[in-house]
Amino acid sequence: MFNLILFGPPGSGKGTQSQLIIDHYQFTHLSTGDMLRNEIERQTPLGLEAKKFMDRGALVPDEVVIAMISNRLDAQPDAKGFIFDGFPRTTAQAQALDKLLALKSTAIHLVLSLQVPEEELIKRLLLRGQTSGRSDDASETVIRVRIAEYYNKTSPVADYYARQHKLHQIQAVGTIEEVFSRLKEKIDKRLSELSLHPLSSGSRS
Ligand code: B4P
Repeated sequence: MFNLILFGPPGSGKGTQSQLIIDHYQFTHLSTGDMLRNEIERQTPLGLEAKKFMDRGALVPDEVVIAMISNRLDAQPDAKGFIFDGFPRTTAQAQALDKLLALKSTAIHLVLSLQVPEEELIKRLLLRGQTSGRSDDASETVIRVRIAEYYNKTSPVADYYARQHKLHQIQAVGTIEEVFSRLKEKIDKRLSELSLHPLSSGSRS
């Protein structure tokens, strides 16, 4: 099993790049943002509660997202590997994830941190807000709150993984394909260090 975290501020391309990585390596995608939006769409009690935080750009409480991830890990015992997209976002979430993976005799193997300047993040999210219907992309004020949440609560998670020698920074400005090629290089190198074969025939290219 190979477990990868895609890390970075809102709008850095975690969701976009996750899709390309899944197509290429067939990892199982675990996106807490997608899971929360799905709960909101279905108007579940969890979704209605999460919406209050997301609409104002705040992080959803740790216990909610940790429980969601735990359920998804349990539901997929045969996964070849997981890509964690947008999780963990706090040090408490990172510690909980380590414990959940240890229970399954596995661990995080690689953390790729997407680097994008703040003004470019705002530009991308406002552009997406014109078509996505996402309330958290609709206003620059909310986007700036999300970025502030990232610097206050999420960026310490990078130090957590740097101390474990798992963190690699990736320049994430450029075309989507250029960024993917930088990520792929790191993933292939790590798979090879772990003597894991690339998980799809296409990944040899
Ligand atoms: P998420 O759904 O995780 O998403 P995100 O941070 O908005 O963006 P992402 O980095 O995935 O950007 P994308 O690829 O889409 O979080 C949403 C909210 O959910 C959070 O604010 C929080 O409230 C809550 N939440 C989620 N997980 C949580 C957790 N673990 N704990 C607590 N709360 C949690 O890219 C953005 C745009 O840029 C797209 O339009 C894309 O097309 C464009 N783009 C991508 N790459 C590009 C490139 N190279 N060049 C130009 N544009 C590019």
